Amino acid sequence: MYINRVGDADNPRFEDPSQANICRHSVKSHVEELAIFGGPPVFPYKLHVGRPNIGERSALLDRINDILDRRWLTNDGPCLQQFEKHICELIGVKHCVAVCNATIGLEILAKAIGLSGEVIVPSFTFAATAHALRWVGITPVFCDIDRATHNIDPRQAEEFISARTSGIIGVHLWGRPCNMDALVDLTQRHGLTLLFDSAHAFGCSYKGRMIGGFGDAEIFSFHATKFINTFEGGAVVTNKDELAAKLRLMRNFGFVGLDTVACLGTNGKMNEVCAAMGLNSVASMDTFIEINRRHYDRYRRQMAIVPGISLALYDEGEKNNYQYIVLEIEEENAGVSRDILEKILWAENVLARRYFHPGCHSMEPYRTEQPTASAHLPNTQWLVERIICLPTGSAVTSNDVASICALVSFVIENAAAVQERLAMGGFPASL
Ligand code: T4K
Repeated sequence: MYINRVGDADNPRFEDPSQANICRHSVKSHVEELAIFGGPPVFPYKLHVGRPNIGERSALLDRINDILDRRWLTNDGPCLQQFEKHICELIGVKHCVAVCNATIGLEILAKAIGLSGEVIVPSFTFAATAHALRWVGITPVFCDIDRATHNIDPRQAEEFISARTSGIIGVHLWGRPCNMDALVDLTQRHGLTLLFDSAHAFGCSYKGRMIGGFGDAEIFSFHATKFINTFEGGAVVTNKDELAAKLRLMRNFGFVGLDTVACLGTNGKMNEVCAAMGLNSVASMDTFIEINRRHYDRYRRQMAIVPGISLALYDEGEKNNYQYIVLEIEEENAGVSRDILEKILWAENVLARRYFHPGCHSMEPYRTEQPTASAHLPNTQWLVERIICLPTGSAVTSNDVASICALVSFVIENAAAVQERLAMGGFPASL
């Protein structure tokens, strides 16, 4: 049973949690019924990974009306100031400099903090982490990850430090924190800058402290697909006064006052409508976490008994936003590869994503510029072949999640028959 516009109000198929087990999508009883072999898809609508949370629609529209009435649309407006203040309070950090997206934020930060030469980053991340550096003339040096945490391996990072290294950027992948103690120790011993790409980690904590206040600075993304969104947007957060002042200048062409430009700058500003969306998102933050948490618990329960599948777990001792449902598929035990499972899911309208395949080192320009990088990235190579992200968030219901789980279980239980059928006919050309 679906009820329109209740609670978080952004999902036309929003469910009443008390009804969560009543409406079930049909799942398959025979492999021939799989959509990939011509059967009807489990879902008549597409289930995306990263469908945006909207929050209270009427409150957002009120805020936008106020913006229009004020005729102050961008350039450090009142919504932006309120949003930045709110983030500082939520995170417990001194400065928040909101920007038009996290990629530009990272570029501005790299310039403002004086990164140069080489910066060590994980390859297992979204292209933006590496691209932002390369865009400002810095060479990203790709480091392997820890297979269990999916985060940068501080031991290998140390091996890659050279005379040209100016810093390390850790990425809190899926919102799960890096080994910050080890990275702080390492960068302090070598006199390096330590930054975090915290695009996934708004609302998460490390050892009880909110992510955002670690290293020299951290970056959040508030892209539409993120748990808190501003349509497009991001923020650099730091406890360093001088750095924050420089970031503010650089975000606005270097302007001090009306016609004095104090330094090189760009246009990295967040506009008022985006900031209004940010305020709206943050107001519904607890609801979004509750929904993500409910879906995560269900995935966890239902996937626990499926051979060859393991769900990336969140540390229950920390604050998490539960925004990413990440499965690791071991073909030897599951009987099907990640890529076959992905194609089967897509045919059923579950648009699962292979984040972050194939790893930055295998993307241009890095693939050409650093052709031997894969040799020292065995864990990255291993994971990029096995990871798949599934839909969650306020645009999917508990019943959707139950049906996705039932579908994955069905495919794995019938892996031999699926393989046999695939060997007979192959994939339809459209997949
Ligand atoms: N660092 C890390 C670790 C990141 O993950 C990211 C961004 C960044 C830095 C850079 O942050 P920003 O500069 O973007 O602030 C998506 C997002 O575009 C990207 O922001 C995000 N990471 C990444 C993990 O996911 P794609 O290439 O998968 O985008 P796309 O357009 O395929 O969207 C994903 C799904 O979301 C689609 O299936 C459709 C759905 N969707 C998307 C949008 C934009 C909607 O339903 N509605 C929408 O409005 O990268």
